[in-house]
Amino acid sequence: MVGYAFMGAAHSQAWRTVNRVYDLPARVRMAAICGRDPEKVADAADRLGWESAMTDWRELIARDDIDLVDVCTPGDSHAEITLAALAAGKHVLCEKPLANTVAEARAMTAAAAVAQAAGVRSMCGFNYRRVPAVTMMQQLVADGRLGTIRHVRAVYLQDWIVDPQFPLVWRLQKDKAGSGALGDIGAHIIDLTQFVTGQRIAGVSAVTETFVKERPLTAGSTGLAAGGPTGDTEVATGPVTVDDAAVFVARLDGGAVATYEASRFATGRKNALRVEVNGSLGTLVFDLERLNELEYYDATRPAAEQGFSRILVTEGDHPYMSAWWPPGHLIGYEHSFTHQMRDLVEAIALGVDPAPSFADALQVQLVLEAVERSARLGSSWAEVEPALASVAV
Ligand code: SOE
Repeated sequence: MVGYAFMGAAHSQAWRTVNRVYDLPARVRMAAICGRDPEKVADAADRLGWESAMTDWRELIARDDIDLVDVCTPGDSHAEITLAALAAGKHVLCEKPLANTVAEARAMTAAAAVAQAAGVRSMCGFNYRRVPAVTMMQQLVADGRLGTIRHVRAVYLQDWIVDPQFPLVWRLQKDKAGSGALGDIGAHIIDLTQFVTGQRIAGVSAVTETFVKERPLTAGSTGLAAGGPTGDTEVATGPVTVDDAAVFVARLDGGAVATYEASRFATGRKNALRVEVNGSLGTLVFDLERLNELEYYDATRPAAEQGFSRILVTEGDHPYMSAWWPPGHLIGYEHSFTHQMRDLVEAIALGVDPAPSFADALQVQLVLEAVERSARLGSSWAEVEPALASVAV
């Protein structure tokens, strides 16, 4: 694994757990974790359960005993590390969004296609696909239970930078993060809705906003939980170069119309992801704050019996649930990562391609780019090309 902050910890937890919960055709060995600071990475190795700590990812990739590289760094190093790992014949799990630009995502997708021919697998870490209720939602839509999809309504809301004194961490710098709320959390609802509906976002009209344009500089920039501003009196500031919020309408290629909202300024909303899909035969609703549940309105039932029902997605025959606890014993955020590792390990062992692929993630990246393009041009309509048409292998 390269990187050991929030996502590194979440992934480590999943790597530690996956073989204890699922009966898999391969066993995971947590060989090495890599980060720039020798003391911090040694501490992370100890805390998170890795056998060794390294400070140079190139040396990590060169190791013969490493088969898979999990990229959990900020977006500005995803492409370089991933391309090197694939070239060295290592399977890759890369955190979302896949890259900081469409050009990088295209190069990574092309490299993944070349590597795939040699049996090397790659996957992008859109973990919310693996929440059992979301997977079940996708299955119900694929089974035609909603009929023709008319509407998709998706929000992902956080509030961790509402305070203008919150420092200028890497997630607020375009050269490091690629974009702001759009790429960090908007990417999740773009992927999730394309996954659930099986439809691709074909075009968008968007607004983006940066509410607080200057923020205090920090000594270290460590993502969500940064240290306080440097100095006591005159605090140096720097420009915020990403969006704080992105809102857009979209057309999906199967005929649905959709609305999306991603914000880090939704006061009181800590990590509120909600997706509603309305079809000609019913509606499905997923709300991350109640992630064990799926709301279902079945319009094919007799009129007198129609109404929203709450399905508790904890039965043994619900997706991923057979290995966990008896029905009604709930799971949480971290389990989505364990499910992700389960699917990846299984795919590698069976010699098949895991999903979401880099091509799926490139499709998300193309939407991110279209949203930024539209917002730049006063919300004018921006078409989104199909990912595979844009990759030269
Ligand atoms: C920060 O906004 C963040 O950690 C995202 O980067 C994750 O992808 C999301 O799952 C939770 O919030």
